[in-house]
Amino acid sequence: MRNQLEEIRKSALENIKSADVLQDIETLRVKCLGKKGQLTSILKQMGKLSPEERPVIGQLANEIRAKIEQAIEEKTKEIKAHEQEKKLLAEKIDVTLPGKTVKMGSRHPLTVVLDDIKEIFVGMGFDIVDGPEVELDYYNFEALNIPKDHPARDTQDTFYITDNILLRTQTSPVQIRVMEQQKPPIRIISPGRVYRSDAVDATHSPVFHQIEGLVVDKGITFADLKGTLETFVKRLYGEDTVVRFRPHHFPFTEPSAELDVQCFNCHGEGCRLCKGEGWIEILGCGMVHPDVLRNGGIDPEEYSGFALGYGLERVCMRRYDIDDLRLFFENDVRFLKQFD
Ligand code: 2U9
Repeated sequence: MRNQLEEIRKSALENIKSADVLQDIETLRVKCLGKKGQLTSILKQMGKLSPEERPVIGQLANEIRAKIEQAIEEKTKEIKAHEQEKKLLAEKIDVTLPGKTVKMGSRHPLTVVLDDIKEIFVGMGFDIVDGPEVELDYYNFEALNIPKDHPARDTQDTFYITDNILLRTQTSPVQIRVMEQQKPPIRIISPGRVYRSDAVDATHSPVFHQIEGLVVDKGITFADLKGTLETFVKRLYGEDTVVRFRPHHFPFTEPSAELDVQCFNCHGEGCRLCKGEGWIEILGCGMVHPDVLRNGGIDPEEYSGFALGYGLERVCMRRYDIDDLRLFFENDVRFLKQFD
């Protein structure tokens, strides 16, 4: 029996020493010290011993139990400490690492330019007004002195939904609606999306953005138009910008003009940027036609006004030297994030 006890002690201490997970230690404990364990089964045979051997073997068995229990306790502490260290290493956070940056978005280039333009007009006392994109033929054409047979009405230019409903081809309808609803003085710009039936290419898109302006009050003259627009263009392109007004025709303004700026690149000599002209067309403008004032419910004998209009994409392409209109709509972030 003594040899059996020694064998249990030797085997148990070796297995405890080589164990590296708590489950193995628990299995060993049950195997050696449990109710049906090795030590218990030996002690059940104590009755076979002589009275002289019984206390000796009993003491040896208790010493072995104590050694095994101590070894189990020490190994359990060691394994727990090791597991704790592994956990701490796995969850270690290097607080000196840089924080995760939140990727900031950026405004669309058209928005950057539009915001600058709004800032200039608001600074001159203009309000910004919006209106419906699905518009009535009346507000988009008829009220603007564009009669039924005018070429601008040809279907290849306009998206008609019904005979009288269309996608607006300009933001002018907004100005008509304002005149109907508000007595002069009126000083507004109406930026917005407009639609024309054009095939997409580097300079055309069926959807583009326009900004139109309207000033109506008593005693408004062409001088007010020139002063306001020259101020606007100088604030947009720089105080040393040179402008000129060139006679033109629009059905909704009389007289009409187009405003050119002297090419910033060649100062009027002619180059690639201005296609040899020396000047770059910026916008159209004119004194509001009296019939258009009348259509807006305003008496042209008492009031006068001027209006302007231009394409936002063209202004933006010129500012950033962008040569393909499609870049504005393709949502390539590599392109979009360069401008803001
Ligand atoms: C009312 C009266 C007059 C708006 C105007 C222009 C000149 C003009 C074009 C420029 C390029 C449109 O984007 S574009 O294709 N527009 O040149 N627009 S005057 O005149 C108005 C508007 C509303 C009641």
